[in-house]
Amino acid sequence: MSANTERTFIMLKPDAVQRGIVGEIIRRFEAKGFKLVAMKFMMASEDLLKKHYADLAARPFFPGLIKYMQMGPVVPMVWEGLNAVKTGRVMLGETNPAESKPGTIRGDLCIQTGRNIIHGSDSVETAKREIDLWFRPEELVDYKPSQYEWVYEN
Ligand code: DAT
Ligand code: MG
Repeated sequence: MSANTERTFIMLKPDAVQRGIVGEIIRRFEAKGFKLVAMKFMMASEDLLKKHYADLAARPFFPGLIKYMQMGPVVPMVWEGLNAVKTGRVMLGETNPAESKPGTIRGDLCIQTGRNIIHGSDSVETAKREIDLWFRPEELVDYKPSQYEWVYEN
């Protein structure tokens, strides 16, 4: 394990589920070589979402964001790997899909900020907070992927 092996919290938003692109998005994290550590399929409560997005509570779009996130089921996940937080954000693209490059998840698969299909932690500290918020410790699964030595040189 490298010093920069870290975990990121990724959540597929209700539009990803409703549009049938959950598999396409998960495929990208799998194909990259990241390790799936935890995953759920659930309706998120208003209370949980308000905690998750607490830093945005004062923003004008906050009520709409909380409503959107309760429009259907979400898929919270934990992915692990070398620089998983930073690389995960690169894979997501920008907050606004219109500013996201082709090849990124938001650049390829969505159009508007208010329907940007996926969440990803923006720092290692945020990832820790978000993982604690969405998962109990026993829900994080410990195993060694069989492809490990083919993804990492050391
Ligand atoms: P990100 O999801 O890229 O980390 P963020 O943490 O700044 O972006 O905001 C969380 C979500 O809130 C974002 O995915 C979509 C929504 N949002 C952010 N800025 C917005 C804006 N200016 N108008 C509408 N929704 C916005
Ligand atoms: Mg964010």
